[in-house]
Amino acid sequence: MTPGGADLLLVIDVQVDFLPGGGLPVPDGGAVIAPINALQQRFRHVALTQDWHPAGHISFAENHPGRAPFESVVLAYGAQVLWPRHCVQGSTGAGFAPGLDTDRAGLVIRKGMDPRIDSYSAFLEADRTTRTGLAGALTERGVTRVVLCGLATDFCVAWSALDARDAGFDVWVVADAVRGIDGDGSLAQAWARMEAAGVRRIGSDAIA
Ligand code: VGL
Ligand code: ZN
Repeated sequence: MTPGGADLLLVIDVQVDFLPGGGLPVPDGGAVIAPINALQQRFRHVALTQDWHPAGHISFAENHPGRAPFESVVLAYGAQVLWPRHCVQGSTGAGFAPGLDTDRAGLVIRKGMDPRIDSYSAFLEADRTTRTGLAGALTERGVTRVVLCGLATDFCVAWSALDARDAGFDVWVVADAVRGIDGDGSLAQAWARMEAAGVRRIGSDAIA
């Protein structure tokens, strides 16, 4: 693949809290930074996302008395995994990972800001109704192909990839520039769902 004017690199949630030592660490999460920086040089359009929760966010286990992180509950919009506190608006943990190149991005999109609704996806919140505006912004820029990388493969990357497909984009995931949380087989399941939806898998060495 040789990226051109219709191609966007979408960098999902490469934030301090998702790195080892952070609030919700993704195993080996820091390994995505070098390939993502290299990839950014090859794309004219780059967008970054930030998980950006208020402290009282509904996805935090601490806001559900008697519940522990990684348990699942049923909320108004369906099943929700409860997470340790992470990516609180304005906190150090919500910042971009040190070492991530943030200078090339033309668009930074924040998500998960509604205290009552989670948003793994960069396009559509977990109520499956509230739009972030990203699809429209990409269409206005002439983007037709979305190439995803970042954290975590089985949550925010997968949901964003599936919603990008639903929004009509051609979608690729860069296998060596993502890492997963992988609880209960969620990583294999996410890849299967993405493949079934027509999301394609590519290595960063095949993008030049
Ligand atoms: C994420 C769980 C909770 C992610 C965000 O970026 O994949 N996962 N919030
Ligand atoms: Zn989150």
